[in-house]
Parts: sequence; C-alpha cells; structure tokens
Amino acid sequence: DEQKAEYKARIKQLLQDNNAVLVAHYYTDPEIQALAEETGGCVADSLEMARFGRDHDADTLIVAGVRFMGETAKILTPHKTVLMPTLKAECSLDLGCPPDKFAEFCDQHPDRTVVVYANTSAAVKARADWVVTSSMALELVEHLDSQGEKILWGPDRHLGSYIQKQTGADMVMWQGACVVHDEFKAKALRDMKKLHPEAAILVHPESPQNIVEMADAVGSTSQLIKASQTLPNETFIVATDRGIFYKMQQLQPNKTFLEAPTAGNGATCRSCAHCPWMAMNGLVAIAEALEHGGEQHEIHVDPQLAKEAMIPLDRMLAFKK
Ligand code: CIZ
Ligand code: SF4
Repeated sequence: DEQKAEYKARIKQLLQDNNAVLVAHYYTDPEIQALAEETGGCVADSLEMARFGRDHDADTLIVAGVRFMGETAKILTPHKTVLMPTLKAECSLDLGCPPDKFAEFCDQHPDRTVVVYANTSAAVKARADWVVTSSMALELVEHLDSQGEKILWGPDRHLGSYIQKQTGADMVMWQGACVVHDEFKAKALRDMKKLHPEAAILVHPESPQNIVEMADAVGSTSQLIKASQTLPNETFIVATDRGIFYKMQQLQPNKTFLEAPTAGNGATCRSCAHCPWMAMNGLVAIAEALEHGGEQHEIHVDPQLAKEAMIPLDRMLAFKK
C-alpha cells in the first residue's frame, strides 16, 4: 500500500509536469478510476471518453482503457500526445474484425450503410459511414431505418441482434463477440434471481440474447449506472464488467451490487466478468507511460486512415450531443 501511495504521488506529479490528463474507462480497476477522479481527469464510457479527450486543453492524454479508445483519442486530436499504460490492451471485438476481411464483407453489400461499433481499429472505422457506441447505437439505427436505409453492422453480433429486434431495421451482421459479456449464463442467472427475487437485473447488450431477455434494464455502461440510481430496488444483479461497481457503489453506497454469473470455472471462463485487457491498466504502467512515452506507450495512427476515420467519428459526436 505504501508503494501504491508512492506511485500515485508520482503519477500526480507527472500529470502536472506534462500538462497531461488521465481518462479512464468504467471497466478499469477501482484505484485507476479513483485516481482519474482525484486528478481532474474523467471516468466514463467510450463515448464520453472521446468527447472529454477532444475538448480538454491538456497537451497529453493518458488513456486507461483499451487500444481503440487511445486510437479514437488520437484520431480526434492529432496534435495531442496520446499515451496508454500499455498498447497490448486489445479488445476481442477489434481483434475479431480484421480490416481486410471487413472490407470484403462491405464490398459484398454495396447498397448498405456501414455502421460500426467504436470497439474497432482505425482502419475499420475508416471504412464505415457511422461509428456508434452502445449508448447511442439504438437511436442511430432507428434514425437510419426511418430514412429507409439498409444497414451493415459490425462487429458485435449480440448488440447487433438486440438493436435489430428493437428497431426492426434491415441489418446484416459481422459475427463478433466480447469475451467478457459472452460468458454470462442464463441458467445460472435464473438460479441467482431465485435467491434474490427482489433484485433488478441490469444487462449490457453485448451479452447473449437469453441474458438480455431477463433484464429489467438494458443499456450502455452509463445507462446502467443511471438505472442503478433510478430503479427503486435495493439489490442489483449486474451483467457487465465488474469494474462498473466502483461508480455504482459510489453513487448508491447503501445498495447491493452482485455480479451476474459467468461459466465460472477456469476451464471455460477466460475472463469472468472482468476484461483481461482492461485489467492491464495498472499504476506502474501509468507511471511508466508518463515517464518514458515512446513506442511502448504512445499511440500513432496512420494520418490517411486517421483522416478517413475522423469523418464517421465526428458524425457520431455530432449525432449525440
Ligand atoms: O465493452 C466495452 O468495451 C464498452 C461497454 C465500451 C463503452 O462503450 O464504454
Ligand atoms: Fe472489448 Fe469486451 Fe473488453 Fe469491452 S469488455 S474492451 S468489448 S473485450
């Protein structure tokens, strides 16, 4: 703990010296989220992280999250230095959607509007007409559908089917999944609900359909946090990364938050309600990034790709004020 306090003090000093600000995702470890709050940075979902990074006047952004979040920050503010605790923090949705294969899929459907989730590489975004996050995907698809547009959606198939069901839009889908949300298990959730009949179930739509169907509220991280404040229940069963409990508990200290069950044994569960890549964002790595920068930590995006990817990203930020 003494060592942790030392690292925190060092990070605070480095943030000041470099005119840098720490931007953290809700899925990072609680101490990272607390540090971002203490130092005037932000804790948010990917949409708000992007907006905060773009609007902040710091010279350097240090992004605690996964790679696409750092890339998005760089694309939106090419003149800023964007650092990450580790460039090895990937995302299974991004990894499962290689740009060349995705471009082929798009070429097979030239009549469709391409809508991609923010959890993708710069190259996939560059191929898209729209980028969305889970907090505005539903509204955007409703809008496009009302204009009579047919949609090509990628890469999360669960989020895609959820939106398709809600809107009735004509969608073809890339078949990606999140390793964390894909592990939630419906039978175990039913058993858990029997033990806590008074609990409300909160579900992120990257989860499988049979989990979404049991939800009292479905939504993005920020929407689930809101639901945990507005629903009258005292107990919540939460099907998303457990990192989110930090903010939920902070806002509602007297309520009880329980993790929804995953497969729950090491053999089948690779992640168990905590993203292994989000977990790479530790204090030591943050201090190192701020101290040394360099190729281990600094985000670079090919300028041509960045220019192309900026178009659908700007559209996203303008759609959802
Ligand atoms: O699962 C993720 O990576 C999420 C929910 C990102 C986001 O939109 O904040
Ligand atoms: Fe990607 Fe899932 Fe991790 Fe989010 S929680 S970064 S979607 S692997």
